[in-house]
Amino acid sequence: MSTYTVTGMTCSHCAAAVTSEVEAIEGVHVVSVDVETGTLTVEGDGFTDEQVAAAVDEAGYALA
Ligand SMILES: [Cu+2]
Repeated sequence: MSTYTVTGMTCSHCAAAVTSEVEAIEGVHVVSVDVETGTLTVEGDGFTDEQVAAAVDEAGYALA
């Protein structure tokens, strides 16, 4: 399990956008996002931090 901090999320739509992009990464099984704290938790196998950063960027946000 890997934990990241995402900046710029303000509501559940932001969380949904991040979740959907990160879930699309090969090997990712479970994604959870806490908008209040900006915490992104990713469970799976074989994915890289770079892939998570790219997916978060694709959703329109950034890792802290
Ligand atoms: Cu939002």
